[in-house]
Amino acid sequence: LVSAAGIPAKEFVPTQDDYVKIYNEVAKRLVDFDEYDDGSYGPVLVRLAWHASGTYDVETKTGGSNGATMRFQPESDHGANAGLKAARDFLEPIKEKFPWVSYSDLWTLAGVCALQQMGGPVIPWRPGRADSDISACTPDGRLPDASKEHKHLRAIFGRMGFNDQEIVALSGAHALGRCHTDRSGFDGPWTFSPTMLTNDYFKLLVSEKWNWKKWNGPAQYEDKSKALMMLPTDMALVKDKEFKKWVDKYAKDQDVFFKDFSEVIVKLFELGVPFKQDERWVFKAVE
Ligand code: ZEM
Repeated sequence: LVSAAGIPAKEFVPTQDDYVKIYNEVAKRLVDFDEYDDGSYGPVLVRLAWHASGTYDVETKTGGSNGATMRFQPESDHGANAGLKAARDFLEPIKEKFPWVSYSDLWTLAGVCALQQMGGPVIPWRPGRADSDISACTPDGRLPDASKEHKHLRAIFGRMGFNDQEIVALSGAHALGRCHTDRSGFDGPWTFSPTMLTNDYFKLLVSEKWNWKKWNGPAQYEDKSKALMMLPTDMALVKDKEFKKWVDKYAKDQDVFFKDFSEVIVKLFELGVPFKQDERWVFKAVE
């Protein structure tokens, strides 16, 4: 870069403080725009960070949060990504305010912020993702299909490099948010506190009686009160004996869930990223 006067301009090298500013700005917007859905953009920000990361393939080392290729068609139009424009648009003013941050770092940092601000555990994070062009878009079909069973979960998450315990811990994110008929076709939240991260998803999986919902939409389960839902893939976690062990463990102890969840989210958000920085930073939740 050369300035108007012909003097080489110093490249802006962001420090931890600069990323703290972004974290705090995301946290502030979560409070300012509290009329969305159940009162928070938090859940859809978590889903954005997860869908950006969950395209990773260990064999070909393609996909993952590096690149932020969901900005482009066809990836933005993949069925699994329906509705995530709301999350990307929510973050756009932050990208404008801090143009030096990559979308791929911004999306994962926003996911970390949303999880912490919704009462979740501390999730260490480090920068280092660079945005790619459209040629790095991943093929459709890399994210899980909610109508399927345990075999599909092991195949999809195995491709990312996750084991049974990690699959179950990650699924605890469904304590948050809801299904939308105009996005996935499914309907309803998993828990009574969809803007707070808790182990309620696991508690409800084991304590409630889940029945098929009688409706014209895609096959899903509902509880007796008909206020809550489970996807076929959620029920696979209690139907499969190996998965169920972990569901029971996390249902009994939220601290154990939080510890394992933090570790596996760090791993998810870092899949395939060629980091130069070893140190991870911890961001203080904003009161
Ligand atoms: Zn989800 N997820 N997910 N998920 N997810 C939805 C919503 C949310 C699956 C799935 O099909 C769906 C993980 C794993 C899996 C979140 C986080 C994480 C919805 C509803 C569906 C259908 C979308 C809609 O209609 O808006 C399947 C099959 C999964 C395999 C196990 C993992 C892992 C997650 C994070 C770590 C979150 C936060 C939501 C709520 C989004 C919102 O807008 O409220």
